[in-house]
Amino acid sequence: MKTIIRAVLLMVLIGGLYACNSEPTQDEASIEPKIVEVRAVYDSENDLHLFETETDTIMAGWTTFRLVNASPFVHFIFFDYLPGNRTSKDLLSDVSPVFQESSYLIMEGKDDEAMAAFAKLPEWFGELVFRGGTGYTSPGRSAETTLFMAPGNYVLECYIKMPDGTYHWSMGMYKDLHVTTDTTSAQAPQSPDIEITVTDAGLQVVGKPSTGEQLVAVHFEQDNPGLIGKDVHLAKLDESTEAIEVAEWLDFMTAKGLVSTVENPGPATFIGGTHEMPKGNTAYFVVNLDPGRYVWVAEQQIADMAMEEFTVEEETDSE
Ligand SMILES: [Cu+2]
Repeated sequence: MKTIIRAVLLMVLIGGLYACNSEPTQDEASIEPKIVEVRAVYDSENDLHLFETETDTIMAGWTTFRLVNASPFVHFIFFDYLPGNRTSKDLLSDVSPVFQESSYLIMEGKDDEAMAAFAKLPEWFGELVFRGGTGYTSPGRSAETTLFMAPGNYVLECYIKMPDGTYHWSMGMYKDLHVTTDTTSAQAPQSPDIEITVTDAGLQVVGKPSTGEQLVAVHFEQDNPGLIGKDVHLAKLDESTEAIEVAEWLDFMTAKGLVSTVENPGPATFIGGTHEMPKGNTAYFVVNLDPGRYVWVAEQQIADMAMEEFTVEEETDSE
């Protein structure tokens, strides 16, 4: 009798193990993060910048966001995690106008007043969390960034500016995204080619970028991020552009910062990256590199700028 019970228990146990094992591992597709595609477009008739996507709800877990920039301006996706059951309505009524007012003051050269305007942010802004996003992406290019999405409400926004200081979100470029408590079995991307650790001191880059596809992992370890924490973007420099010009353009507290026009979309070709996340998080992005000059650069006020220039050499045949 004992033997029979033991045999039955064993079968139950094996059955349980088998069920556990077979679920995520046998289906390779289930460990790959799902891709959410977002198109950035410009509606010239109505002068609107827009995000187009089929997706307004996803499961929690590792997710890849592909930004397809089908517009003549630079764009990115920035994720705001909203506390409570808030949505873009709350963000646009309580938070965004403060940033817009500050931007217009910067355009008038009133830098102190622009900084002082942030005192008008609502109390709940303290609970809003910046949770990464697809990096700066030049016109006609696509960029992919993989993030762990915790359950809750998010807003995707782009805060590139028009020459008068008007932000893109103010011209329509934002979307709500709800992340359910159900979690996918997707795993984080494996074996990054480059690892960048972000601290108060700057960007520590490990690994030498080479031609072709490179997986970049960004570990956020900054203790004192301030209003905008350091993040990592990759720009390709042409012969006449210095890396410092890119860092200067990435300072949103200046009149020239983040301004993108059809004639002059940006100071360099932006090919991908990730926006900031709280300490302890890792974001991943993929870039495809040709030989040339590049810079890893943070979107940051110029006093706290962080960047590292590098060159990708022509691949030479070693034989
Ligand atoms: Cu934009």
